[in-house]
Amino acid sequence: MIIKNAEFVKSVGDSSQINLQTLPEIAVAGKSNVGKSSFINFICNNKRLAKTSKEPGRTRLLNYFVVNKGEFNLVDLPGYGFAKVSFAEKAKWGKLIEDYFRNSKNLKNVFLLLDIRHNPTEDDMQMIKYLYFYRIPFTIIATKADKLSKSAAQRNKKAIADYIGIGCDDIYLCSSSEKTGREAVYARIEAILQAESVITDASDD
Ligand SMILES: Nc1nc2c(ncn2[C@@H]2O[C@H](COP(=O)(O)OP(=O)(O)OP(=O)(O)O)[C@@H](O)[C@H]2O)c(=O)[nH]1
Ligand SMILES: [Mg+2]
Repeated sequence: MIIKNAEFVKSVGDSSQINLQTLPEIAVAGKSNVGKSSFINFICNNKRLAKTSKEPGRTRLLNYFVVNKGEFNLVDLPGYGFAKVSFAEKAKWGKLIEDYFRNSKNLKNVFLLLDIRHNPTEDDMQMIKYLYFYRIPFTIIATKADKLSKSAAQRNKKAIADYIGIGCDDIYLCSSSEKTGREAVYARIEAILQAESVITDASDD
């Protein structure tokens, strides 16, 4: 699987719109400013696809992108854990994200982005527990690898894996700005989409 083409479909701020999507979906989640929108642009090879910002809290809606003219959708989620917004606004985003997880019937996998420089935050761990609880498959992507030396990045990857209680090989190390780690992500997407078609075939007969 290679992403050759990606286009913006729509922004959704109203939960009733979540169910209307028909393609398989991969959602990109993570705390505010971790680099979700940059990651989408990186894997889609299009700097202008998702809006990025130095200021946390840029993405406030669910943004849907269609990949390869209909192979699957990527969904850019609003970030969590952003301290500077009001309680009411936080609650609104939280509800939108939760409604998304509970109602998007085509969600195949959540790419959970973590900053390679830090251990997961309390919010990250809450998100991971939530995904386990609702049995939503997810993939940990450690991003901003360019901010560390190769050896420090490997060390932190191991520390993050231990912290979460997963294998080191289950973490995908990326840098959106240096454009590293994309091939492994493509392979992961391919496996996610293929696993899906195997299950569909089995239930057909
Ligand atoms: N050095 C480096 N900077 C990055 C990388 N990915 C993102 N950034 C920077 O991190 C900042 C936030 O990036 P965004 O992609 O807007 O983050 P986001 O997670 O979508 O943020 P919200 O929409 O606010 O939740 C921007 O200044 C990016 O340029 C990376 O791999 N390396
Ligand atoms: Mg964003």
